[in-house]
Amino acid sequence: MGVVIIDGSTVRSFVNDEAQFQKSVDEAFAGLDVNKDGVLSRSELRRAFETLRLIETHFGVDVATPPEELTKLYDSIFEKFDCDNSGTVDQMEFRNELKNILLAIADGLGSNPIQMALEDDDKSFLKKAADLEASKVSG
Ligand SMILES: [Ca+2]
Ligand SMILES: [Ca+2]
Repeated sequence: MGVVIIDGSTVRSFVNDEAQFQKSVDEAFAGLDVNKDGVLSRSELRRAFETLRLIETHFGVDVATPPEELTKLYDSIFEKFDCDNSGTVDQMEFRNELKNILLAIADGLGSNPIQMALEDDDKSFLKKAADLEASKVSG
């Protein structure tokens, strides 16, 4: 476990690195598509957010949030992802909306860095963003 410092530019450069971003997102998508039908269902997407910890960082949910409110929140998130209202989220929809969310996080962070304590096997995109920046700095 380590601590990383993340600010808006860390997140932004991760999203703007098209190849790296797409690879990370596609890997995540494949892992989340549990039944391998090529799309994310409501429950698969919910698991995604629970795993990737984007909810806490972006939507300010904490452990005290009642389950029924969480369900409402996840529903509204699902609807944001599902642009064409097909009832499922495909790879393109997943990538596009994730990009929006990460850019919104970047705006929120601005130039005020936050510290994040991360597990080494953390699946968070913010961890990936931090790793990418670290790899650029180190060589
Ligand atoms: Ca699926
Ligand atoms: Ca859709």
